[in-house]
Order: sequence, then structure tokens, then C-alpha cells
Amino acid sequence: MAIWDKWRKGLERTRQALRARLEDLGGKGASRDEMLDAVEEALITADCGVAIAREVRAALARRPIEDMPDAFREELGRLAGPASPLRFAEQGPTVWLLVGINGAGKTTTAGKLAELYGRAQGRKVVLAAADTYRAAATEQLAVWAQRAEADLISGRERQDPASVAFQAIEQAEKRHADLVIVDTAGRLHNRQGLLDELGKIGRAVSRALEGAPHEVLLVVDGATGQNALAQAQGFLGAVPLTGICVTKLDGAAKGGSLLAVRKALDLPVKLVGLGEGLEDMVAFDPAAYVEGMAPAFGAK
Ligand SMILES: Nc1nc2c(ncn2[C@@H]2O[C@H](COP(=O)(O)OP(=O)(O)O)[C@@H](O)[C@H]2O)c(=O)[nH]1
Ligand SMILES: [Mg+2]
Repeated sequence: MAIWDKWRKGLERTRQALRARLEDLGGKGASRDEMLDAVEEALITADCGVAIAREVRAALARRPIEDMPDAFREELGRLAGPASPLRFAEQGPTVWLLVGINGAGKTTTAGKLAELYGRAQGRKVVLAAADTYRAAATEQLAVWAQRAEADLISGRERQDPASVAFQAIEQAEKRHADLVIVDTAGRLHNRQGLLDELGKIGRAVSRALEGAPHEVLLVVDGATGQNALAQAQGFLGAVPLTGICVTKLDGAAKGGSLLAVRKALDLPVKLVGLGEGLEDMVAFDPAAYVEGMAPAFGAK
């Protein structure tokens, strides 16, 4: 499937929710205030949150009425931020660390990244199973490793996750792998325990390889809408995050949560998950996002 079709299909539910609010505005002589109300409501329906909905409303209020459809798209684009490519090492293996709460989509994302930036682009990938609390977590990553033709490095059950990450990088260097993707656990006995562990993994990765990790990506579940925000904020401070991966944008009419998370964390969105399959991950493309989200005013 062409990339733009993936975006359009993935964001279909959000687009329909927006359309339901905006379709009556075209060519029917809606007043300026009716239009602004509809836009604000539509954005709240799509889970952009009240702050963003008001911000967009205020920006549109400054524009002539005939500009509103374009201004709406421009505002979404501005709030989405620029595209921000993932960082690779100049030499030796690149290391990306995935963090986020349980169920956010880390393990699935690790597999999809191994496909997108590994197999599909001719890079040799090592997947590191640093969620050692459940045997099932390693098994799940092993399935993805097989699908994406990546190597899997796993520890013993309960082995220190930081040491698994360290070993994975050592192995990657030995095997001349290009990319190491470290999957981590999302739940521990308490939040501080989790943050301490992530900090330790981050330090182990830096010790294993100068300049690593090249990305620390916070994986957030976009289908939880505004709850994604609370999830994300809980991770600030554990490890220095470099970007956001918003998963499950296909799962609900809550595509606007991406804007809320980006604004709250002030970090670039780098990746978006648009489905459960191996190829359902795309680099974030603000233009495609806006296109996928925004129905034309008045469109049926
Ligand atoms: N629809 C959809 N489901 C996803 C996406 N990413 C992950 N999932 C599903 O979310 C669930 C939890 O994912 P998992 O990777 O195990 O989360 P983890 O606990 O963070 O490792 C699984 O059922 C995945 O198939 C996505 O982009 N779209
Ligand atoms: Mg997992």
C-alpha cells in the first residue's frame, strides 16, 4: 500500500469524526461563530484536548471566513511540527531504546522498526529483549525478530535488563549489525522502580557504546486519547527522551491526541503506528497526517 493510503486508512476513524462535525459548514452560509464553534468541538471530539482546540479556534478567528478551511489545515500542520528523522550513528551500530507503559505498543514497535529500517533497507538488526520480567515478553519479541529477519538477544528470566542491553550491543558489534533496538518493560512494582531501571539501562547502553543511545523513543498509545498525555508525562525525567512514537492511531477516532502529546512534551513525533501488522509503521509526516485528519469543510 502506498504510504499516503496507509495514512488515510489509518486515520479514517478520526477523519470521519471530524467530518461529522464539519460537513455542514460548506456553502450553507454558516456564520463565523458557528464555524468556529464547530471547529473547536470537532477538535475536542478528535481528542486534541481543550487547550489545542481553543488555540486553533483563536487562530482561525483572526482569518477571513473564506480562509478557514485552509487555515484549519495550516494550524494542524503547525501543531504537528516538522518531520524529524530518526538518528543513526555515523559509525558502528545505531542504538534505539523504546520506553513506555505496558500495552503502549513497544514490542510491536520494535518489530515494525526492525522491518522498516532494517530488513526493508538492507540493515542487519539486533532486537534486545530487555523486558525480562515475563517470559512471554521475550517470546513475543522473538516472533517479531523472525518476521523481520532480525537477530534476537535475550537474557535469562529476571536477568538485569541493563545487562541484556549491554550484551546486545556487544553482540551487535561482533556480528557487524547496523541497528540495535532495545525493548523494555513498562511495568514494575512502582513508578520509581521503573524509572530507576530505565535510567540504568540508558547508562549501560552509553557505557557499551560511545554516543549511544542515538534515540530514546517514548511509545504512547494514541488510542487512549487524552490519557496518553498522563502516560507520557510519567516518563519525563527517567531517561532523556529524544522523540515520540504514537501507536494505534488507527484504533480509535482519537488521532488528535498526537498533537496534545507533542505539545505537552515538546518533543518531536518521529513515528506513527497505523495498525498491528509488520508494515504498519511510518515515519511521521506532518503533511500526510494533516491530509489524513482533515476532511474538506463541507465534504460529504
Ligand atoms: N491497532 C493497532 N494496534 C497496535 C499498534 N501497535 C501496537 N498495537 C497492539 O497493542 C497491543 C500491545 O502491544 P505491545 O507491543 O505488546 O505493547 P508493550 O506492552 O508496550 O510492549 C498489541 O495487541 C498490539 O498488537 C498499532 O499501531 N495499531
Ligand atoms: Mg512489550
